[in-house]
Amino acid sequence: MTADNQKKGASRRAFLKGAVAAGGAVAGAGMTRAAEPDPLITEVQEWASGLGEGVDATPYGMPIRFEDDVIRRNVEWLTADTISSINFTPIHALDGTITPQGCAFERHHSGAIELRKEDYRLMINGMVDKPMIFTYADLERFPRENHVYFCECAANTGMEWAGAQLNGAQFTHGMIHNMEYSGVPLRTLLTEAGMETTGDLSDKWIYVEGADASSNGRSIPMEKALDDVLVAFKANGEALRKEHGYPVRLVVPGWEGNMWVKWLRRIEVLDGPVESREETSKYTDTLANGISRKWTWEMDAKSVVTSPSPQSPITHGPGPLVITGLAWSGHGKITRVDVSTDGGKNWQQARLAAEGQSKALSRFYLEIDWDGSEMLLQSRAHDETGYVQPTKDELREIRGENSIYHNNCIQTWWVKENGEAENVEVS
Ligand SMILES: Nc1nc2c(c(=O)[nH]1)N[C@H]1C(S)=C(S)[C@@H](COP(=O)(O)O)O[C@H]1N2
Ligand SMILES: [Mo]
Repeated sequence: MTADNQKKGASRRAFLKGAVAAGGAVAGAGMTRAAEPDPLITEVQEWASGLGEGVDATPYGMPIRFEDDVIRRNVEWLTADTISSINFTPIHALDGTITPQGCAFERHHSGAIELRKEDYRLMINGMVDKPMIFTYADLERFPRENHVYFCECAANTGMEWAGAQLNGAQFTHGMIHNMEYSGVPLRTLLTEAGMETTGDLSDKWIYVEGADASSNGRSIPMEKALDDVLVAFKANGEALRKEHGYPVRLVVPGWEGNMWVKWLRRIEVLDGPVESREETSKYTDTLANGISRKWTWEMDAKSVVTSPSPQSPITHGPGPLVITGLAWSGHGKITRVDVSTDGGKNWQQARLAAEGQSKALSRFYLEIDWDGSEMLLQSRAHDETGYVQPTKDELREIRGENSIYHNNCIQTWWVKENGEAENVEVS
């Protein structure tokens, strides 16, 4: 397929060259012809006739006002109030893989709290030799690591089980963000507290709690706790935003967002799971036979086309079209993404913008020569374990329709001739 993509690249270059030479013939493709004088090129513009703002105008910058629709949004009917609620990342409008904190989805069970570094404490207790209380300053004195990871709420795409419902990638797939975290491996802190990190740890667990009223307590098996879990204080280079757990949150790579405890306050070492609210009545999946699956921690491989999509329609005529989207897996690296324009009958291999990184978002592109006809656009992720993202029917067959969580099925956008797109299902 690589050769095929190269062929596509070559034909695209030929097309763009043709655009300049052929003049009028290209107007329909929406590309500007160089033949006519363009005042934006030939005239001196207002912004070049005076001075811009000084460097003291914006001590901390916000996106330019023309981008003010690239914001988190919530779905009003989804939750009773906005305190115990969720909003969604505008993934339809972003590119690359890193999510800016300012528009990264938020999920709170009892609202985002304001906790000063000076008032911050992390306690490690339970089955450890030296129960410890760390201040923020203490945490800063341990060796740090930097890693990029996605965080996906287990409920992402949860409203789509019964049928295509929400019209936009932001709403169907926006309970996800991807950031570079700086922090201390949890292993280091457990060792500091005198926890024995070798030998048979299969019956050992930790219970983690946040400082907010909900506490959002979750049990994590010790094997994971000692593997790649981070106690993080920076995201994308700067302090965590209040809404993402300032000053310290837990990062549990590849595992459901609910376990990424914010405003991290206590870690207890135990010889079994607590079976808290968040891991019994919530964050379990009731199957068709009424039995619930629990301990469904890992986020399976998943992908979505972010553009074109309902909130990001095609705004030009036939010709070169960039199809792009995101893919991720809680089990490791994304190795391949396929794209279908006919509802899954035929697949083309998309181009990964970079080699897949373990438990982080991958950006994919497929450049096509769109003939202007309607498409049933889908993407399908493969991860390094050999797992392939399932269709909605395949997933429903195994999981029934009682589930909320862990819906990683293939998404379909019906892209119409006028470029608008709609959330649909194919079977
Ligand atoms: N203390 C605390 N941690 C929490 C939560 C919470 O309500 N309180 N919500 C959890 C859920 S359900 C998710 S999906 C993630 C969301 O992280 P974010 O708000 O940074 O996107 O945080 C998790 N950690
Ligand atoms: Mo969540």
